Amino acid sequence: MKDFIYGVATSSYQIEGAAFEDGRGISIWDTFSRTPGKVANGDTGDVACDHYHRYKEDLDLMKWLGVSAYRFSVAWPRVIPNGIGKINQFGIDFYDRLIDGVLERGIEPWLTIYHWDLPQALQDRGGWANREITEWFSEYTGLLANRFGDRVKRWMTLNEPLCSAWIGHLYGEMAPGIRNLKTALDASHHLLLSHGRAVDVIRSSIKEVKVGIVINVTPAVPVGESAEDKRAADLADGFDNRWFLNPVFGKSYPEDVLQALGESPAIEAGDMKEIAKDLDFLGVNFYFRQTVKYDATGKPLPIKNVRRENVKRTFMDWEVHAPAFAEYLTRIHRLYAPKEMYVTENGSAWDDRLVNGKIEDDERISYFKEHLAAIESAREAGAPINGYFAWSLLDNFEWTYGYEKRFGLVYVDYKTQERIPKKSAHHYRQLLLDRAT
Ligand code: IFM
Repeated sequence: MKDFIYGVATSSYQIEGAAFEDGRGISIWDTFSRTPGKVANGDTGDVACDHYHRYKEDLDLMKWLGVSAYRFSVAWPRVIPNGIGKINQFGIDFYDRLIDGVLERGIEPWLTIYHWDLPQALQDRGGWANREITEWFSEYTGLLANRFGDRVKRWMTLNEPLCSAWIGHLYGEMAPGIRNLKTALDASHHLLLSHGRAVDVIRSSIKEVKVGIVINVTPAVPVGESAEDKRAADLADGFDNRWFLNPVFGKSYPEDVLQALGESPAIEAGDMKEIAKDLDFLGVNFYFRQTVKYDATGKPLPIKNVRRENVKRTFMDWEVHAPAFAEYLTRIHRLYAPKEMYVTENGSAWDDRLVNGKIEDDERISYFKEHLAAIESAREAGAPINGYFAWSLLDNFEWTYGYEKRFGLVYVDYKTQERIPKKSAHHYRQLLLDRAT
């Protein structure tokens, strides 16, 4: 694809490690991963890929790959250990070194402000469920913008607010592990409001900046042909996708979802306008589509992720279905008309095996090919998609799945921290080399 950025993405808690070093504060993921039964094998991000110490080697890998952009996130508790107040200079210094290293290698840094590692001190004050977080987030954003805005010109406020709101506060499967609908609704609203306010902070502090948000979309298809199942799929789409896309693009929270839930977040006058800031781009993350069934027991939400037989699934048990991706990208363009779109994450986990020093991950290569082709067809249909970030540079801490699931282009031997490019890394590299010639 011409005039198209190819990059890789990572996130702080998943790769950095050094969880208790150089003054970093505790995050909700440090707490959650230590809670028995929450993360597979009791894994934590204490060491992860030790990227805090090995970032130069990782940046060299990116250079070798030939990517032109690197999407990473800042760990809030590394730069402000208690979330507000005292700044940790060691943390700032680390990101200074990282950003300089990225630029020195001719790669453009793309910074995500929040990828789930909330300071525990703020969670102790209610976290995302407390409206005051919009002020805490503005303060944190202001710090990053002032310190890094001279060199970083691409900013993303939040990564996947769905996961923070629904998975963290409704299903309780991610930090902070709460299961309460009202709390989840308030958290979702405060996430989006924090996003809107942060956009102003960024724009007022950085010249020639481009700012966006990253939303993960999961298209929903009905299990059968019945009207109930079709309505159920629409509702799942509303809850998982439109709930976040609508307000960001100036629409209200979806009426069908509000009605089904019978509850609403606490919205104050002017909030919806503040959320709907004009954005330079939308980041879209895509992994799989979901199959949905009407729940006859009368629960407010339908039955999601019904298991389809005879379909291809990744090691996460997620269905591989690239046409649904193409369709949803086109739909976003049609319904919301973002100025620019970037696929800020896409990738897959497989049962990677190291054999004779090699990982022959042909399934990951097929996944990339199919999804890049889907992007091409959405572009042909008019969607202004200008870049793709493979998830992920490295195998890493896959949240509740710990280190069991590997998404990397580069294999990480967690015992030795050796990095071994997989066949897919060589494939991605070749794709970029072919483009350059
Ligand atoms: O690893 C995660 C990432 O942190 C957010 N998006 C989905 C990825 C794969 O599950």
